Amino acid sequence: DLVRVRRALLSVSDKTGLVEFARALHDLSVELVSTGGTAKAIKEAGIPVHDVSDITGFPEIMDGRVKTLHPSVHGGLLAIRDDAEHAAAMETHGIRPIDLAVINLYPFEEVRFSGGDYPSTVENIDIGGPAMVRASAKNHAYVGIVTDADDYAAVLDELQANDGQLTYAFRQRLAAAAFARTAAYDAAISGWFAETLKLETPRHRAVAGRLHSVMRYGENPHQKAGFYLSGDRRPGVATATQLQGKQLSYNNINDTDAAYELVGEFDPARTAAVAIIKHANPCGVAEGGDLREAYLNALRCDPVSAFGGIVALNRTLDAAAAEEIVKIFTEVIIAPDATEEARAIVAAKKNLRLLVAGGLPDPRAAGITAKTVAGGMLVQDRDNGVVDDLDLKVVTKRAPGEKEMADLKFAFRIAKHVKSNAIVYARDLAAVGIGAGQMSRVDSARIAARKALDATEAAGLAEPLTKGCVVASDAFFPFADGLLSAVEAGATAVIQPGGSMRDDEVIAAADEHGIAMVTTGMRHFRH
Ligand code: 93A
Repeated sequence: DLVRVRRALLSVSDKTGLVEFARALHDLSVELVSTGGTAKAIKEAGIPVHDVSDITGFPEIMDGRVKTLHPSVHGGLLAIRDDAEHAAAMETHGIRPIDLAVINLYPFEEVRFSGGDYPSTVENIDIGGPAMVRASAKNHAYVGIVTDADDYAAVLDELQANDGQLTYAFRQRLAAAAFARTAAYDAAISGWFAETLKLETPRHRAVAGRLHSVMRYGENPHQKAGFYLSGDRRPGVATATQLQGKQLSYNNINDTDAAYELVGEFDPARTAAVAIIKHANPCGVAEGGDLREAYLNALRCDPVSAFGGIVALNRTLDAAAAEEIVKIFTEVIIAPDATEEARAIVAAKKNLRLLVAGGLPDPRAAGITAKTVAGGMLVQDRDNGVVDDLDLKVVTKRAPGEKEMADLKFAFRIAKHVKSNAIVYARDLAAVGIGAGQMSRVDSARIAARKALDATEAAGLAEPLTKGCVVASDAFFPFADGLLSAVEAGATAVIQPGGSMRDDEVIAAADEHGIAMVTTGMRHFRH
C-alpha cells in the first residue's frame, strides 16, 4: 500500500513554505509540475519545474480561469494505476501519473472578509483547485493530496521515513482533510451568497465550518473537541483577539459566546452593561452608571456563582472595572476593547483570558444557529427579536410606571438569554434573581426568588431585593401559580409573551394583587 512519489503537481495561492517544500521534494528526486505563479516562485529559487501548460499542451487561458482543467492533469490524478483500461487510456493519450498534489485554494475567505467587492469576491471562487483536490482525494489509493502548508513537514517526514513513499493510512488522512477543506470552502461561498443576497435560510446557507483550533478536550475530559468557524463574521468569540491567558476551553468558548451575545442586547451609546455567565446562563446582569458600577451591581445578584465566571462588557474595559473584576477568580473577560491601563491590570492575572472583539454583536443581525441531534442537525434563524421592537400591551388594570417599565424591558432582554424555563427578577436595572433551565416554570420562579433572598443575605440588606422588583418570563405562564409565586416574592410588575389558554386566569390573578402586566407577543425559548 505504499505509493512512490515520482511526480508532484503544485498549485498554491498561499506560497508559505512553498520553496523549501519544493526543494525538499526535488532533493527526493520528485519531478515537479506547477501552475503560473507557483512555477515562477519555484523557478526563481533555482529549482527545476515544468509548467502545467507544457503537460496539457494548452496555454493557461481566460485570466487563469482555465489552467489545470484538462484531461492530462485530471487523468494523471484519477487513473487507477493497475487497471488495464485506465493504463491503456494513459498510454493512448500520453497521460502520465501524478502521485502527489499540493494545492491550496484561491483566498476566497480572506477576500470576502477584507471587504472585497462583488466581482473580486466572485473571481476568487476557485474552480480548478477544488476539482484537483477532490480528484486526488478520491483517488487516494494512488495519490497524496496536501491542502495545508502546515502539513508540509509531516509529508516530508513520511517520505523520508519510507524511502520516498507515502503509506495508505497517511494518504487516507490527507484525503479526509482535503474533503473537509473543500466542504468548508463551499460553505464559505454559500454563506457569502446568503449574507449578500439576504437569503439566510437553511436552503441557501450550507453549514460546514473551517477548523479554527483543536481544544485539549470537549465538555468533559474524555471528549475530543474542535472549534470551527462558520464563516459568519459577526463580532464575537470566534473573531475576537485573545490578548492574554491560557487557551480557551470548549466550555469557555460556549460561555463566552453566551455572555457576549447577552451583553450585545445593551446599546453602548445608551448605557453601560455587564453580564456574568456560568454554564451558559447569566448569574448577574446590570446596566447603568459606568462599567464598574454595572459590574458591582451584576455581581450582587449571585456572588457565589460568579466565582470562576465569564464577564462580558458592552463598552471598552476601563481600569476601574478591571480592578473590580480581578478581585475574584474569573475565567474570561470579553469586551469590544480594553484601555492600556485595564490591560495592565488584567496582565497581573496570568491565566485570566482577555478577549477584545472589536465590536459588539448586533442583537438584530440575521444569522443561523445549529445543533446536532442523533443522525442530523437542526438549523434555525438566530433569535434576533428585541424587546424595543415589540408591540408591548398592558393587559392589567394597572399599567406599569416608568421605572417599572424600564426594569421590565431590562428583565425581558435577559430572559431571552436564559435557558428555558427562564424567570428573571430585576430591580433598578439589575438582575436580582434568575431561575434557569427548570422543567416547570413555577420551579424556575421559586428558584429565582430563593436566589434573590440569598443575594439579599450576602449583601447584608434588611429589605429583600425582590421587594418592588419586576419579573420576566421567557414564555407564557400556563397557570397562575408561577405568577403567584412571583407576587409572593414581592414583584409588582410582570412581562411575558402572553398567549396561554389561561391568559384570563393569569391576568385576573395579577389584577387581584394589583400587579401590572405587559405582554410582548414574542417568546424566547432557549434550550
Ligand atoms: O481559476 S481556477 O478556478 N482554474 C484552474 O484551472 C485552476 N488551476 C489551479 N483556479 C485554478 N487553480 C488555482 O490557482 C489553485 O487552486 C491555486 O490556488 C492557484 C495557483 O495559481 P498560481 O500558481 O498561478 O499562483
